[in-house]
Amino acid sequence: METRSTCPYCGVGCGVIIEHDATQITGVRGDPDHPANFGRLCTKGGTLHLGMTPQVMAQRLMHPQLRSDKTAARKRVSWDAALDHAAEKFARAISEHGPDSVAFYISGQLLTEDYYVFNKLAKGLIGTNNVDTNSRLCMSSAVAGYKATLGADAPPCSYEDIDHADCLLIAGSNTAWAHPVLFRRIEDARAARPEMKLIVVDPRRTDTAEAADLHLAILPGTDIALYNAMLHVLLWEDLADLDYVRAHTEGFDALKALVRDYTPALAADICGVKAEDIVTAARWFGQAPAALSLYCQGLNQSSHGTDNNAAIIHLHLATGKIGKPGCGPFSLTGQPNAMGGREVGGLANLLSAHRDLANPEHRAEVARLWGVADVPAKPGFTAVELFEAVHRGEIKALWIACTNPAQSLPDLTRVHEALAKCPFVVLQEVSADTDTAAHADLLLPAAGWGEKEGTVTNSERRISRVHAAVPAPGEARADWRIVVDFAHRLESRLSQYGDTLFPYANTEDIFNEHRATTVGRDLDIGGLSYALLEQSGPQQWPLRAGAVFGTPRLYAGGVFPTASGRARFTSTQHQPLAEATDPRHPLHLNTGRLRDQWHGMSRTGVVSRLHAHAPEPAIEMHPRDMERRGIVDGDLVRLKGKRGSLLLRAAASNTLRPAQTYVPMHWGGQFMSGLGVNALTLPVTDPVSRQPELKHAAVQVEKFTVGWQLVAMRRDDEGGLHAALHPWLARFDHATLTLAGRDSTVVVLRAWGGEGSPVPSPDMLAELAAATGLDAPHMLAFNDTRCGIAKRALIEGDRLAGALLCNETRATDWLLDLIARGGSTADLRKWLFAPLATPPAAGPARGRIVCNCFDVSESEIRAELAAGLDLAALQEKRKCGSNCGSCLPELRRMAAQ
Ligand SMILES: Nc1nc2c(c(=O)[nH]1)N[C@H]1C(S)=C(S)[C@@H](COP(=O)(O)OP(=O)(O)OC[C@H]3O[C@@H](n4cnc5c(=O)[nH]c(N)nc54)[C@H](O)[C@@H]3O)O[C@H]1N2
Ligand SMILES: Nc1nc2c(c(=O)[nH]1)N[C@H]1C(S)=C(S)[C@@H](COP(=O)(O)OP(=O)(O)OC[C@H]3O[C@@H](n4cnc5c(=O)[nH]c(N)nc54)[C@H](O)[C@@H]3O)O[C@H]1N2
Ligand code: SF4
Ligand SMILES: [Mo]
Repeated sequence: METRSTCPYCGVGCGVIIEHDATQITGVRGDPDHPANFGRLCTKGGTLHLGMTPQVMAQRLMHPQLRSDKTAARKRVSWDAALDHAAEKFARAISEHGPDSVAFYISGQLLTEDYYVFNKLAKGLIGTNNVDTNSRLCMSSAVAGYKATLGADAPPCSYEDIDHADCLLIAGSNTAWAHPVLFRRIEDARAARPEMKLIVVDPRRTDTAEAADLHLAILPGTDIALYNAMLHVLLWEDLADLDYVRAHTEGFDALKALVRDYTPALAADICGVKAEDIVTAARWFGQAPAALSLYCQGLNQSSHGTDNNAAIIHLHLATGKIGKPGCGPFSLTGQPNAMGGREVGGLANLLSAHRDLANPEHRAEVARLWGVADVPAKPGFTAVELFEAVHRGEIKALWIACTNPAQSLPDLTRVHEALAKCPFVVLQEVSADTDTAAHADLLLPAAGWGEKEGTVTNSERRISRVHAAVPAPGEARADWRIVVDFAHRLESRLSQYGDTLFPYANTEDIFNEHRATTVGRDLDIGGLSYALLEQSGPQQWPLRAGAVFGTPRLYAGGVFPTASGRARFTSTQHQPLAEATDPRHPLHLNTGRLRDQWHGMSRTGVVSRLHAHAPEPAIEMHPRDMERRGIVDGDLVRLKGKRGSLLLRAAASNTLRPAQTYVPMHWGGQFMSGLGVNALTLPVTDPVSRQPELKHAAVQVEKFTVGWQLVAMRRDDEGGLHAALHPWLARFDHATLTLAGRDSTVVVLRAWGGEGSPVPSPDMLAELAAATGLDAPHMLAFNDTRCGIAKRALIEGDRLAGALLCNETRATDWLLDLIARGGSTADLRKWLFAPLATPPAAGPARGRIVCNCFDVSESEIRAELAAGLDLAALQEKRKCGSNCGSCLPELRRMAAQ
């Protein structure tokens, strides 16, 4: 059977066709009719079904679990008991400490309907604006930037504008990895029109930057100086459209005066790039009949993120390159439904349908629509502030849904302290294995992708249906239903409105109410319905009553949703980073994404093949910075900042400037020791958007001297071994717990002890062997207690099923390959029983897998290229990059090298 739905990962919002038998999801493919992807999927979307195998499903959170106090273990309870308990806790906090003593922290990965009821619960029923979301860490600077300049939070462009652009400016976005299907579209557009110019602004030479005609590798945090200087050049060289400026904008004179100082020479100095490259960028942008900019977290996650956004929007306003095909400032949304959350006003300082909390008229409108006396005027706590308030003890009951703040917020030591002392924490999750789950007093099992109904809005304002294909496992329930069930119980306890505010039988009822709130607003969807979405496919807002199709492009007439109808230029001055480097913290820490992992890895991390592109947690460093510190590739290093530290492997990278380092955000406490990279990031936020500066911290890196090393690898056919081994992470100075394999799943525990730390005892090794099922009687085992070497290997049938190595880990790659892919075990005994025998040469280690679809590794590709194959011949032979295309930028880069 087949069910149409939408990919639950990034904001491209690709349509998927789910293949299933009504109980289990068996496959997924791109929906050829969906206008976001026309049938394409990336590595993450294309492996969605592998996150729903029976082995993985067996590990899902199935039942509500409650603990009586912080020291007790959680026990299974019924839904009624769980929700009654929660309602009691919330009602008591509200009556004793007021409505602002409770808070909700939710997610841009919820569906619009889920979001809508959470927002109404907090603002309508309880009367607090303490409802904020992980979008605060993600899109709030984009929201603030659009509102400050264009007057409303609306990306004015469409994906099809990529096809019409003559110049594409990509800033602070690694589109090739974070929005891969959109990048395929960019590649197609450039192939069709080779004269199109691509400029990429990123401190790193990402795969996106590698593809550019001009890469501006600016110093972190210097975007404003760059865009101001580009504007300077546009004015100086008469490339601005002053007629447009006069007719449709205001505030230009002040900005003009401001950018007079931003000469290319000055900006070159601030940004650390060549002045002539700035001039070139400005000319390409200004001379192009159509220029489009795409931007994301490199601009948003900054202590001046709002101004970063405004500075790039200024370029479009000053040249009139907005509201026309191929033109406009296009903020790429991160999460699949951050847009939907913004639409329902699900943030602490927003109201339904792009209304403002500060506006009494708007508050009265919303109160009227909801049938409540009023909605509170006082803004709620934004994400970072909220966890500070939790830390101060002001929040007595905290409800978290669909996000993992114990990993994704900055300054994690404080966040963990806050969560540990919050009197009552509810977590609504699909997975019990997240760093936040450890802090939950009440865990509520939610239905996940493939199991729930509703709608989402992607980056280009396009609303798509999300459909359930299979029932949720165990007692898991759809998020909206959990909220509504809880709301009914709270209504009866607060007894202000009786049982009237949440009368929904299904998500369509909720959608229809949301629709009513939008009528007359900029995002008016008065003409949209589930039926229309079913009939005509996904639609872009606005779609007013009477319209048949949505609106691909906004502001075509040059009229903006501001009081005067004009767009505004704001004052954008270069500002320093919130945390400068200093002699004790001389390196710069940048953070972000990997191609094949999603955030805290609760879903991508269970799919073994999605580990293959970046198999181990690592910090990327410039070779010179490594050399200075006596660090070689693969060494363990200690990364130290002002708030925390972390051990990681060092990886030499030629994509970074000296003094820059990069750590992906994905590895948290489920996959390695420590809290993850956010132990080091700072809680400083933009003054307007309140988005934290997650991309910039000052750090030091030192070599960590390893005393001994241990590796345990075990094929896991039943599932559950990863979770079972989790407690082991805390038992070593440093450890990682990852997956390997392709058609089989191999759990890999690597552990290190520092110099002088005692070598694992025989008892501990025996305990670990038992925990990994490597204690069978027919186990091959070698121990040399004198030099502390232990080797074990388990052969099942004629295949290696697992191995444990202590202090002699040179054979890791060889054995891991045998476990994952099979192969002859003939050499195994000889090697195992000779204490210092070099592992047999099993050919060169395969290394990272570059092409996930066809399982082609970096070393294989390099060998083919070295043998004289060009890219086309390589693809012909190995097929790499010919399916989803996510690895194409990397293949091109390797071929070019
Ligand atoms: N594979 C994958 N894709 C994802 C996600 C995922 O987890 N995994 N998450 C989704 C979500 S929620 C989001 S928000 C998006 C994020 O998508 P992106 O923003 O594209 O991804 P990031 O890697 O966070 O950051 C992008 C780039 O910003 C650069 N950068 C850092 N500092 C600066 C600076 O000062 N100026 C400029 N110009 N650039 C800078 C970094 O070097 C990095 O390459 O990805 C979405 N897509
Ligand atoms: N250092 C650093 N930190 C960052 C960033 C960065 O670039 N650098 N990026 C920031 C950004 S842009 C973002 S968006 C955040 C993301 O940070 P998080 O929101 O913490 O990341 P996820 O791991 O996606 O968390 C979503 C959780 O929801 C669960 N889930 C999935 N589907 C459902 C569902 O249908 N219902 C429910 N109830 N739960 C579900 C998943 O299991 C998962 O644990 O991280 C931010 N943190
Ligand atoms: S680009 Fe990939 S992750 Fe993003 S929506 Fe499409 S398939 Fe999903
Ligand atoms: Mo995000």
